Parts: sequence; C-alpha cells; structure tokens
Amino acid sequence: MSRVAVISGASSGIGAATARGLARAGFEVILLARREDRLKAVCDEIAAAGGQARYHRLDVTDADAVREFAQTVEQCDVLVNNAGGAIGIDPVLSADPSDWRKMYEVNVIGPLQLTQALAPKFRHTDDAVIVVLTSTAASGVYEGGGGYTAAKHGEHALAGTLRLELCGEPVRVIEIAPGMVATEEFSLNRFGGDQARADAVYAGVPDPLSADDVAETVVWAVTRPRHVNVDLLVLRPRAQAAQHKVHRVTP
Ligand code: NJP
Repeated sequence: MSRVAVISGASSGIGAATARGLARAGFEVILLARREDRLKAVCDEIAAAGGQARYHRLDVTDADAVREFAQTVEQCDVLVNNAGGAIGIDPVLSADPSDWRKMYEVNVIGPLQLTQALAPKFRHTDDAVIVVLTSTAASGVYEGGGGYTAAKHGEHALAGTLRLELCGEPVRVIEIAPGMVATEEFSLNRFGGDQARADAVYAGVPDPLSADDVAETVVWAVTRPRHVNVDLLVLRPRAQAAQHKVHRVTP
C-alpha cells in the first residue's frame, strides 16, 4: 500500500512543489487549498508524470470543513502544514488588528485544526510525519513584520509543543523554516496584489530560494529513516545572512 501525504496550500508555491516532490518520491498525495482550478492543474501535472494525486478544496481556517475533509481520508502518513501567508507590512502602532487575526487564523489555527483532524489517521503506521512550514520570521522580528512574525512564532510554538507531547509515539514532528523564497504569490498577497511592491522584495537579490529548493528540503526531511527527526531546519538564500542583512546587486 502506498504512503499517503496530505499537503495544505498546495495550489501554488512551496505547497505545489512539495506535492510534486512527494509524488515523485512515491507518495500518494492529497492536495488542499481554496482554489480548485489551481489544485486540479497541479494534480493533472502529477498524474501526467506518473504520480498519484487528488485534491480537496478546503479553507484550513474553517473548522467544520476541516472535520468533513478528514472524514474522507482513510489513511495519512505525512501531513505537511504549509498553507499560510502574510498580510501587509504595517507598523504595530497602525496595523489593523483584523489583519493580525487573519494571519493567526491561517498560520496557527489552520495547522492546529488540520493536525487534530488527521492525527487519528496515523494509527496504521509506525512512521507518521507532521511537517510545519514556518519561517525565519518564527525566530526573529523585523520592522513592519509584527503580525506575521507573531503568527509564525505561534506556529513554531505549536510544532515544538507537539513534538514534546508526542514523544514516545511513532510520529516525527519536523519544522522547516525558510527565509526569502521567490514564489509567485507570497509577496503579491502580502501587498494586496501590488506587483511592483512584490517584485521589490526580491529586486537585485542573486538567487533567492525557489519553491523547489524548499520542497526538496521537505522531501529529504520526510524520507529520513523513521528514527531520525529533523526538529528544525532553517534555510536561506546565500545572499540573506539575516532578515535585515540581504545582499542586493544594483544594476
Ligand atoms: O506562498 P503562496 P508560499 N486555506 O502564497 C494557500 C511560508 N513562507 O508558497 O487557498 C487553505 O504561494 C494558498 O492557496 P489558495 C508561508 O508563510 C514563505 O511562498 O488557493 N489554503 C496557497 O496554495 C507559508 O506558510 C516564504 O489561495 C490556504 C498557499 O496557501 C508557506 O511558506 C518565506 C489558505 C500559499 O502559497 C508557503 O508559502 C517564509 C486557507 N485559508 C515562509 N490561505 C516566502 N515565500 O518568502 C492560503 O519564510 N492558502
């Protein structure tokens, strides 16, 4: 029987690349996100390459929908909590609290609900894996990043607490924390669709990480032997030594 991996936020960026990578590694993959057309396109691509994939349209912040989805899953070996994102770069004193709530909902409550709903589906295996896609924003702060860093710090706390609570169970809890990744939509969503502001994030940075770079890291961590838990793996582009220290080449 093939191993089953559920990936949230698989309609674009890191999640889609992770679904492709896990399918290549032999997993049957179940892709989750809100945009059905995108999910279908990624699934078709995986199937055309000989992989096994299906999708389920899901908003991870919707508790009832998450429970209903879990009822459709017989077996889950790997859960990749990847759905997430940032909204705005407003300073703490002028940020809209509703943006902070939305970031907390998708980056913390979403993974919480999905993990709770799918954990019972781990029972058949002696090597279940929960991956949590946090960020370098989970361990540091930066000006304008208060809402996002608060949410990602929360998601880091979820991963660490879960690892402690599941110690002794046949479950690995892996946190992958990337720095700057040039995906098509992350910064675009952050800046409300403003392409110029999104492009400026990566301007002049030689080789920011790609979605595939992160996906390969996730696949590597998941496919270690079952006694090897990659607790926390931080990866950044070489040009980004810290959140505030980015090498840019000016034309
Ligand atoms: O972002 P993007 P990335 N329910 O925007 C989905 C973290 N990270 O791949 O629902 C369900 O391409 C959304 O799909 P849809 C970041 O915080 C990134 O770059 O159809 N799904 C899409 O598939 C995040 O946790 C960078 O709109 C929901 C996906 O989530 C992860 O890496 C740096 C949803 C987001 O894909 C993937 O980011 C870093 C919901 N309510 C950490 N809301 C970076 N790119 O620089 C959204 O340190 N989605």
